[in-house]
Amino acid sequence: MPVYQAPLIPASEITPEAVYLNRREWMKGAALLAAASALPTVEAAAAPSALPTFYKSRYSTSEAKNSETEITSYNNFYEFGTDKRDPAEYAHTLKTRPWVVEVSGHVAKPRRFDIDSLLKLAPLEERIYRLRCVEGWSMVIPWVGLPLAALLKEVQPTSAGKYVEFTTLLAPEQMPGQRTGSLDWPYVEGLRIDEAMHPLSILAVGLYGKPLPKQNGAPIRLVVPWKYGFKSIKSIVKIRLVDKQPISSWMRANPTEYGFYSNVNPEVDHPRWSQASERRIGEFLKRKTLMFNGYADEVASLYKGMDLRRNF
Ligand SMILES: Nc1nc2c(c(=O)[nH]1)N[C@H]1C(S)=C(S)[C@@H](COP(=O)(O)O)O[C@H]1N2
Ligand SMILES: [Mo]
Repeated sequence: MPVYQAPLIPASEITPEAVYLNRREWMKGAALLAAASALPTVEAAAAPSALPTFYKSRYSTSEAKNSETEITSYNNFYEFGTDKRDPAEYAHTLKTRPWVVEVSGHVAKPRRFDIDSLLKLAPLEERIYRLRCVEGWSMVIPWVGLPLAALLKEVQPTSAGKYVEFTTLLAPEQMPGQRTGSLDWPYVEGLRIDEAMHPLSILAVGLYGKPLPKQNGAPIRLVVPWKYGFKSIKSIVKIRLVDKQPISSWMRANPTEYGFYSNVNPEVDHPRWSQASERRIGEFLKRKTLMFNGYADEVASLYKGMDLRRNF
């Protein structure tokens, strides 16, 4: 496999974010907390500023990528606020080292992975994937990650492990959104075991050739390209193999609007809007949304015989 040369980012793409003036009440609290945490503390290990060597994957789309600025400044990460600009502005308070991912439940070999050893479980790959948000926008993102299957094989799921439940860090002192009731915290997502083992499902640890920015879910997040973006849970600390279908945060918040599967499907509308088209960030005209976000050849067989209107 050829060694991939990380692209140089033009200076025009790394101009600092504008300072936004639409601060909310809770940010006053965050400012106080930030002032308090400016007191001297024990120095934690810093996150590495570069990724280990990675390879180009054959699973990448050849579509034009969104810019690094677009990908890192228009985000959903409710732990840092509900506005698309909030995560870029506020996620700097997240501490990504030390970081441990605990893998437990119905597995033969439960384990706690330190993030830096987890990176060595399998060769890292660049995967250029479309991400389609349930709200109707999409992007093309050059992730760097490893197959989720590589981690699952390491812990050996037993036959009772029919689903995989993922949990985000719970740390209200670092995550101002967790001091609000915008969702039930911590954020939880789930996959069926065959979806989790599918080669397209990855744990992303980087994008644009660099470690994952905090607003994109550092240090490790899920990416499942044929499902709506909210399934791609960020800043994961727990992965549990379970025998029952997990209840995700969005199902809990609104079970009539969000189902467990949440496969991208232009034929099944959200109760409040159509899912037939999407706006690629940076484009003016809308595009038609593709079945399974364009990954039908790879994943349609997982749902053979299922009624996708009922299993939305
Ligand atoms: N923990 C957590 N993970 C999350 C979210 C969130 O609010 N909290 N938002 C989801 C949604 S709705 C989308 S569209 C994607 C966005 O990922 P991106 O910001 O890297 O594009 O993250 C998903 N993962
Ligand atoms: Mo989303």
